[in-house]
Amino acid sequence: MEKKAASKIMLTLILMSLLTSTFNVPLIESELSESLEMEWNKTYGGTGYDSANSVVQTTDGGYALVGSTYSFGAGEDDIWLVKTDANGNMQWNKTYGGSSRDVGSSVLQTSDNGFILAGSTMSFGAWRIWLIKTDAHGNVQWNKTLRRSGSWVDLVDGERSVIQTSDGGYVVVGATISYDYSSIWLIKTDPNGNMQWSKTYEPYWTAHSIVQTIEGGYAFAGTDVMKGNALLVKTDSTGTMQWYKTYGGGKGEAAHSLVQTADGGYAFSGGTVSFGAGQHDVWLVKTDVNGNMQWSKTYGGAELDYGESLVRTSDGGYAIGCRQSSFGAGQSDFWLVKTDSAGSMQWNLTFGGTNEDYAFSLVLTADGGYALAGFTGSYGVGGADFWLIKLSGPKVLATVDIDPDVLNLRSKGQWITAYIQLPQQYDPEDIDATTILLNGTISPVLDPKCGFVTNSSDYLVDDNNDAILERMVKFDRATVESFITSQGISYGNVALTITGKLFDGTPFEGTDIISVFYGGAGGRRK
Ligand SMILES: [Ca+2]
Ligand SMILES: [Ca+2]
Ligand SMILES: [Ca+2]
Ligand SMILES: [Ca+2]
Repeated sequence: MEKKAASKIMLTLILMSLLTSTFNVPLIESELSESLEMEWNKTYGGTGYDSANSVVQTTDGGYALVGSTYSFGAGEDDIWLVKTDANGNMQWNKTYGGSSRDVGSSVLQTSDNGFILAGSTMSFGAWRIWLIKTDAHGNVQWNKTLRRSGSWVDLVDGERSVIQTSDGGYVVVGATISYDYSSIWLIKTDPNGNMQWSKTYEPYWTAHSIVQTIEGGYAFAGTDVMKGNALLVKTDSTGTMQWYKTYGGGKGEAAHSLVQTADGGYAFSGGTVSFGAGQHDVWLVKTDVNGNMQWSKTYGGAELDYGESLVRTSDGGYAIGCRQSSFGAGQSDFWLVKTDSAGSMQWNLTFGGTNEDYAFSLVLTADGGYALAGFTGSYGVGGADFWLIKLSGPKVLATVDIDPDVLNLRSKGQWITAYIQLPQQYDPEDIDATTILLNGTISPVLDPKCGFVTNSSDYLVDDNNDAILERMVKFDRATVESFITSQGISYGNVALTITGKLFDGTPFEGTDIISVFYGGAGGRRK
């Protein structure tokens, strides 16, 4: 806990007691017609404390993660940048830092395929904001420590503390602290990191997430610490405040992650104490273009639940990368919450082991899935490691009926037939037959005369003569049988899974169980 707090610099005065719970709840609450799967997960780190604070998907389909490492580097913690391929295999990593503490908060891939890192460093005196520009291999091209004149401490705290602006420069949002209070510090640099202007705002405000708005200004979200409320600030393109709004019941609301929505409004995720099911709950707030709250939702249970990272999804909804202690495997766990466009939860997924697992950063992936990063104390080498989880995009759950139900491996029929039925909102004619596989290996026979049904008049009918909307595909029986026997199976129940894609790219999957046996004289070839 001490190292967590040390690594993740907390500006807010909110006390977050980390009680643990061990409720056993279902890990997946999903729409019946869709499911998500963890494709892979990877840990990165040494025996020290290593925590990823920010992840992006790179243009090559891989990932870049930044955080802090106590395992490697020049002393205390260092900023650690890890680059992986599309399957999470580390390609290279770099540390940045001096003999004292250095923490990486935010990473972005820049328009030249390099990276911009925003972090905080104490290696050059007091805490200062540290902006590092690297090439595509993590080699430093320039770096700037940013200090406001007269300040005691300047730092950033948020996975989206830096953005590249349309002019090629950067805007960083952080905090500047002098005397007894902190305020938000907004800094604009040119493409080489030279400060062009900076602004401070009201005392006791913090900000963790910034966006460049549609009309070229900026919006950032955080906390009004004195009021105990979440905060949203809108500025023009020169950082001059146009308006601000606060949200909450005053017991400890905070905005941690901000997006602009398609209607020009805003949505932020964070935590609330005033509302919800107990302690902190995850909080999602939607506002109009002027910051007026349109709705808010809480998610969570009796323990500490917190919304760290918000993204808009292609269906107009939202996904929130959270950490939660109310459900799951023990202490804190990764929690991914998906909502519709009105904030109603559609599904949620929990990941983690018996120790602390904190998700800090969520991104949508190019394949329609998700990547969620943070640290795990449950897995890895030790002392907490970077943890990256890749989830596939939504998958349509199909009903598959495979014929025959009982398969005599000595019989000589010609076909195994699969009837694929999609959920009601999908049309079976959307199935792309060329992508279908049985158990990931066997392709269907695509001759329309004996395989794929192409005409709706060929659809089967049920007892009431209603058309059953199905696609029928046929597989060569000998191929399927040799696959089954190659698994060492000659008797018993076998699961056969049909996978494929719709023409829009959405994958579908369905499984049927058939019985196989080996005996008798066998049937005749049909
Ligand atoms: Ca260091
Ligand atoms: Ca809670
Ligand atoms: Ca856990
Ligand atoms: Ca470690």
